[in-house]
Amino acid sequence: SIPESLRETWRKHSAQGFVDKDGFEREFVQHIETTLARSLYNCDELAAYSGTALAFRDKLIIEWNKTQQRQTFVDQKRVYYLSLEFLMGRALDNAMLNIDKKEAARDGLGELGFRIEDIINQEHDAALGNGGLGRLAACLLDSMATLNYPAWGYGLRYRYGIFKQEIIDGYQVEVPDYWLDFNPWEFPRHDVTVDIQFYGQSIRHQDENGKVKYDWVGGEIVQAVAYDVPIPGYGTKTTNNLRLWSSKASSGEFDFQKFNAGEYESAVSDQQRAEAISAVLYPNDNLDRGKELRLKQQYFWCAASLWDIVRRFKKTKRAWSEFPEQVAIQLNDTHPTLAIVELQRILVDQEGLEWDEAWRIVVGTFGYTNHTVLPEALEKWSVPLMQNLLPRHIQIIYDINLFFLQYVEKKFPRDRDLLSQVSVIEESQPKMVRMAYLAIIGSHKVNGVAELHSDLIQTTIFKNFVKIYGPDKFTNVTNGITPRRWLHQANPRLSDLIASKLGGYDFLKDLTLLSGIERYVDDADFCKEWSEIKTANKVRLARHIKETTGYTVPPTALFDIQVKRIHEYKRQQLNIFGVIHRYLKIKSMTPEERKKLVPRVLIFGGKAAPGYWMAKTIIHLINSVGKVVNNDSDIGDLLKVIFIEDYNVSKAEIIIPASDISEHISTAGTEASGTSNMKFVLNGGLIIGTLDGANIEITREITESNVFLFGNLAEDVEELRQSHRYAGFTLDDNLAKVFDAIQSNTFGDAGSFEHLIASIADHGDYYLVSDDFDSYIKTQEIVDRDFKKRDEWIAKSITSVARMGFFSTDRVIDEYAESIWNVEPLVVE
Ligand code: GPQ
Repeated sequence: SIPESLRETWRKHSAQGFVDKDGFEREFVQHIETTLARSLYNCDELAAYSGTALAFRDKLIIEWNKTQQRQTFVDQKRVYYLSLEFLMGRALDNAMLNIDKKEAARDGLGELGFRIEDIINQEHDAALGNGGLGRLAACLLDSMATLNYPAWGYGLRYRYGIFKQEIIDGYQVEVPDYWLDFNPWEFPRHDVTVDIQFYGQSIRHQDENGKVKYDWVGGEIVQAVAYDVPIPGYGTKTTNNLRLWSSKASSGEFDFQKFNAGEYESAVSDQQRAEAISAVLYPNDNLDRGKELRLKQQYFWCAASLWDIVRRFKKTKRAWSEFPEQVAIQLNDTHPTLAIVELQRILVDQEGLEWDEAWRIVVGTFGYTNHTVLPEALEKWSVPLMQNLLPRHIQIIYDINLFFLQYVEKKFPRDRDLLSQVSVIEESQPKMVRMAYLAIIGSHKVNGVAELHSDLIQTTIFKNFVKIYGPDKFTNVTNGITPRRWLHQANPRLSDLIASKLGGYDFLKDLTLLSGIERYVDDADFCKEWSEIKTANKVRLARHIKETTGYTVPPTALFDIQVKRIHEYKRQQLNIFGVIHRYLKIKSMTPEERKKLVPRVLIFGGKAAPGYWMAKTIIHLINSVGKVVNNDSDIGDLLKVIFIEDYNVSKAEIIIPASDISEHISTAGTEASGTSNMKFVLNGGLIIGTLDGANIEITREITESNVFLFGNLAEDVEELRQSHRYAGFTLDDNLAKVFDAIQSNTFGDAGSFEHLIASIADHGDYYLVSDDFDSYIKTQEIVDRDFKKRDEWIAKSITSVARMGFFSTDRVIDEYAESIWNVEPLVVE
């Protein structure tokens, strides 16, 4: 660093960033003219977005620097959040809010010839995630910064995020999402690089003292390069870091010898092989596919992150025993479980610690969050695959397992069944490594993400581990959402109305303050404004629907929305069968009966994994039904069915505030938590749902009279499935009629939907669509009835919002900090 005697010059010129409208304009024009080499003659909206983003980026990085210097100086315990997915969405509006300079930018852009909303809409989403798990990681980062926790995220810098979805002739088509053309929010750190090893062999030998050591030799090397993304907190100077790793051929690997020897192509193909590691996000949600490249991604990212974390710790010259007092690492599902093995390897093989001491440090450092009980989502890696790719790690895994099984054997002598049930190695053909078991054994705390889910993991998939370790190792941290993005940014008018009654925006930092609006439920003016805001949000969505699908939908109709990944367990098929039932019913009604109906717009959105045929069939059915219903002049505005393509974070910000009701209708016991349920209620929409995931806790908070619940309970699901198998299966009458309609080609060629129907009618109805159908359509009738009582509906909406304080990720982060991480906030002056 620079000697003290010269630092005055530095301080005199230290960057400040703009402070007001004039300053913003100056920075904007400067960036347009120099950084972007443009001028007032060719500054389109995209360039204006770039100029604005760069001006805000300067502000962010100044605060980022201060935060990092302060955190390094104070050197208290830090949190590292390891996630393969960060579904960040757009950054500019969030930066404007958190830096508190949105008005300066609005005025400045106005004077320069632009509308701020148009500029914000130019930004490409950062879509490095599939769905709920990735978006949760983004909300948690927002809250960690807002609450001043010294916390870093670690992930992968995919060149292609989740694919863009197009709907062509009613079918999903995937288009690559290349999003890095212009990304002002990342800072490449070409000085922060590390070589990561793959393949080769583990060689056993003895050192000069006769101690057995292992050397990992040979194989190939790929370089990891850090890219940093600043994460600003709201109403604080704290700006944390999200470090994303990008892969490239290590300088040794892009072989100049080969190159000079004329083997240009093979030199380039090495390069491409290395770059493939961080090229693309796997588009599966709640599904494990066991692909080698995915395992490479996992190790590459874990090893680079651990190298960085250990390096930072070693600079402080503390004893290794202090590591867990300085470092907490949270594993977002099992994807980063190799970090456990990697830390043990670093401590034993590289730092020379004894196994037991190293293992105490490892377990003290890690926490593991489970996000699913679905068997197809529980990660397993084949032993031969790991043996080949990570020869030393597989040895360490076997040793971890050996010591663990010895511990179990001591506690429960001669219980061979138990040993084979809890072994990290599944004795299948080929043998498999059970990653969740490894994550449990290597962590000091394991949590689920909603009460029901945390109970379920303790009584089903992990029950043996509760028996072995006792219940204290397991806990619950119910998910949340950040109110900055999901209330203030997505629904500014609602946020402003609330602020006008609560005397300011403190509720964005303490969401429990929302309870203060409950006393306005009888205030006619307030209710009227509340209702007008909802209508305005519906008009905005109707405009988007018109622009993107061509369909006109009436904003006075009941907007009924289901947006989330398409999955059989989330039961979009139940919804669309319900829509068909409604359609058939309307068709059979007299004009008099029709007059009493509440017009409905059904809105669907969500991506199917490219290889998930049943999910794709469901998308096709929704679009086929839409085509028939929306063009049926006999139906008119009574029913519309819309599929919004390419559902993502920025679309969610338009869709969610426009709901009257939204659907969270998973088979009970399958949705770990759900988080869009929270977003919808926070925006004044009511929900129809099953007693699953966080629906249960939402109901407890806002009370049962404000939720439309239906369907079988989680505790009865297994028995129902058994009864389908052995006692025979009769289809619900109304569902049978729906199937008849489909099978008589009402919605196009019935052959397309044959397997979807068969999975229910002939193959056991695993997701209990038929069992829940009657209860579902009856509850939808109650929704129709209640929606007509406009005043009561608005009162329910207001009351629900007032009671949503619990579901902020600020509360979530405080719980993790207190019960898992043992970290304290650190305020940056
Ligand atoms: N979740 Cl395992 C995902 O979005 N993807 C996954 O691969 C797994 C879980 C979700 C889960 O389905 C939701 O119920 C949760 O609300 C969400 O994680 C965050 O915990």
